[in-house]
Amino acid sequence: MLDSLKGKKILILGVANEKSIAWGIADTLHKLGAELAFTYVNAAIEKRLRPLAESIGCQNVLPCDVQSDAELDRLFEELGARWGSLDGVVHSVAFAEREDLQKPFSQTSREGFRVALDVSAYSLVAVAGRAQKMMSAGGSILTLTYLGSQRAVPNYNVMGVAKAALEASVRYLAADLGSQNIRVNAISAGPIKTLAASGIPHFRELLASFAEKSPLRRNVTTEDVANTATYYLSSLSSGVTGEVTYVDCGFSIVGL
Ligand code: 0WD
Repeated sequence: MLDSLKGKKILILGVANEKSIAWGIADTLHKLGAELAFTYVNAAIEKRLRPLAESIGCQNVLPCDVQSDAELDRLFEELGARWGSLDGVVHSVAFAEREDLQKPFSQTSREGFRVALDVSAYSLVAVAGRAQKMMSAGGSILTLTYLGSQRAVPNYNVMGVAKAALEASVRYLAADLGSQNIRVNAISAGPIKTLAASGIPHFRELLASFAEKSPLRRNVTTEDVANTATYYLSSLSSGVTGEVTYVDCGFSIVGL
C-alpha cells in the first residue's frame, strides 16, 4: 500500500532546520519514494534548507514568503514548469510576534493579530487555491495545528486563535475541493522542541508536564507526526477529508 507514495510530487512549506516537523515528514516521504520540493521564507532559512534538501538529492528549493501573493504566484508558476502536476502539499508554517505570546492575551495588538492569522491560517487557503490547479488527478493537502485552538493554553494566545481559524479553513477547503478528489486534513501535534516552539514562553515546562500527563507517558516526536502524515498523503486515507487528527500521545483525551 505504501508504494502509493512512489514518484508522488509533494510540496513542503515550513522547513526551517533539521528539527522542523516538516523536515521529519520530508525525510519519511523521501524514504518512501516521493519526489519533493521545498520553500524558504528568507535568505537565513535558505542557507539551512539547501544542504538538507541536497542531503536527500533534492534540487527543488524555491523562495516563498506566504504573506506575498506575488511570491505564491511565482512559486506555483515555477512548480508548474518543473513538475506540471502536483499530488500533495505539506503546510507547516506559522508565525506570531514574540511579544504577543508574552503579553496578556487581552493586550494583543491589531497588527499582531493580523500577522498571526495571515501567516498561520490564511496562507493555507492561499496555497490550496493555487495548488488545486495543479492537482487534476486529485491530491492531498495537510497542515499542522495545535490543541491551543480548542483550549486556552497558557502563552499560546493569538496563535491559538490562528489555529482555530486554520482548522475551520481545513473544513471549508475540504468541502470546497472534495469534488475534485482533493482531500484537506490537519495533524494536531503535541509539543515538540523546534525553532517556532522556542518563541513560546515556558515551553520546557510544557514539555515536562506533557510527558508526565499524556497516556503514553512521553513526548511526541517528529517521527510520530511523519507516520500520520504518510497516512494522510498516501491512499491509506483515501476516504478521509476535513479531519483533525491528534498526534499527541493521547494528551488531549485526559481530564485533570
Ligand atoms: O510544538 C510544536 N513545535 C508544534 C508545532 C505543535 C503543534 C503544531 N506545530 C505547528 C506549528 O504551529 C507550525 O504550523 O507545526 C508547524 C511547524 O512548526 P515547527 O516545525 O514547530 O517550527 P519551525 O521549524 O520553526 O518551522 C516553522 C516555519 C518557520 O520557521 P521560523 O522559526 O523561522 O519562524 O514556518 C516558516 C518558517 O520557515 N515560516 C514561513 N514560511 C513562509 N512564509 C513564514 C512566512 N511568512 N513565517 C514562518
